Amino acid sequence: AQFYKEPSRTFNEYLLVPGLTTKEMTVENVSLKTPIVKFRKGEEPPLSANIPLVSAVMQAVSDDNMAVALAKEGGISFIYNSQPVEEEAAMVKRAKTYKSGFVRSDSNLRPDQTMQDVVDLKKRSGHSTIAITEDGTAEGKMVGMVTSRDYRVSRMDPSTPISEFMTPFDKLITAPDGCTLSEANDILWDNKLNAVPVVDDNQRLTYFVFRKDYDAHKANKNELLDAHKSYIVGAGVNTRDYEERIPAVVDAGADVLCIDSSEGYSEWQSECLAWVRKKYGDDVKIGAGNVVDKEGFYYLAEAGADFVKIGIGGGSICITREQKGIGRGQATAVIEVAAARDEYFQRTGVYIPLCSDGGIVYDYHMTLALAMGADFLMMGRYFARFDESPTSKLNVNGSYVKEYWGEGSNRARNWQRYDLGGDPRMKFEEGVDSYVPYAGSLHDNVNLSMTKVKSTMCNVGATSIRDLQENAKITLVSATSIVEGGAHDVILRDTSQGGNR
Ligand code: MZP
Repeated sequence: AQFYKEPSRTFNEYLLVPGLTTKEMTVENVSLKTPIVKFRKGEEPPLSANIPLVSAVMQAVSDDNMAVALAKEGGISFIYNSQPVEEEAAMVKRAKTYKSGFVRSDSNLRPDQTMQDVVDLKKRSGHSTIAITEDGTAEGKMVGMVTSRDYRVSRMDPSTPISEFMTPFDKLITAPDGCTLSEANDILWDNKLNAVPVVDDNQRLTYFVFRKDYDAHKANKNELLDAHKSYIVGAGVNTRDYEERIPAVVDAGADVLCIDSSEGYSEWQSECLAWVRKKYGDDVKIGAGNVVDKEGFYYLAEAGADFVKIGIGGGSICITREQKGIGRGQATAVIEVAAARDEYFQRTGVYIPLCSDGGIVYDYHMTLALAMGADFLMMGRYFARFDESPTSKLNVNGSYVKEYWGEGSNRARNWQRYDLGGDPRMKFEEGVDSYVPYAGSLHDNVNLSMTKVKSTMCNVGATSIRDLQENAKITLVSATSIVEGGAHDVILRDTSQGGNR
């Protein structure tokens, strides 16, 4: 056996040492734009992202709703492939064809449908308010409404006057029955509302006009109503059914694909990449992984990967290291693979972006991973905590949580991701089913994290990710200095009751 001289390490064991911060180095002057797929020296990458974050190829993380929310912030979601081909393709298509602006509800329910139908419809349509009409069509007589406030679904009694649907914080602004859609839209815009009830003479609800895009009022109205911008959307694929899945997600509009596997240094991945090149040439962009050393990187680079993903066993829900004893500390893996990528670039003139996947816990881990050579970061736990993730928000012991389960858990049953043949009855779990603390909206959290990354980059003296990779100074920290890094030798006041003012 070959023995490594050094232990493999995690992000927690490193810190960045500040460099000179010039007066121009302000958060506003830092760019987080980053390449996603390979490019030749001196050329522009065919696909970049404005922030270095992508969401994990997981049932509990990346559906079309997440894809739209993250794309709005400048990142990319890879829609999960542990679902039937046509369902994944439909998610890609919905995310690609999503348009900001106003819509009149065309997703109505009949009165005999169940709450589960409502929940499914909300998920499929992305609508926050759903009308129940006599015949289930938008034209049918309205007999009820289900709305979600804070994503909790509650059924409203249609005979209740509209004023009672509102909380004390809502202004009651209605549109008169018989008004046109564009008149209702104007009322929405002018009052910065998410939804406007259209009411009859008795102030009873006729229908709702609502907005899909909660951020729309921050944009210019006319720009949004003329605009047909489609967002960048990624799709996960596997090395089993790719001949069927890849054409379906490509036809649905996916901009970039990612072979999703727990361990990617394999002939299966090489075959899948060769198939893509034969069928599509360089038109279809596809990343591969995961690997944790230079040999894995070179293998996938030579096989034609557009980016290479790093990480085995470091994911928050992952028990692969316990079950099989394979993996490597994520920081060490990124550092070694990045050195191989740089060497490959020097030698061939082809830059292959690296994605560090899993194990990011604190925002500063993001900066460290980038400084160590990653071009972008894939995260599951981070995104699972937000309103936009596909899972339920629950109240557990008085705290709000969201569900989050691994692709290798019995719940996800994504056995293709781990499949190495053998008796199908002998499947074993490599992931857990868990909760993560609910954290609110993606927009607020991503903006805060990116501000922290940018301000750390200013401390380090870097205004771009490339600068950071080339100039960061990174130090290992001893176990005792990790203790020094948290609050220590003080008695913390209890601020849970809002006392520490
Ligand atoms: P994290 O951001 O939650 O720490 O890690 C997310 C990553 O864990 C995913 O992108 C994927 O590579 C990996 N993952 C997903 N499911 C499992 C599992 O069930 C897993 N073991 O390891």
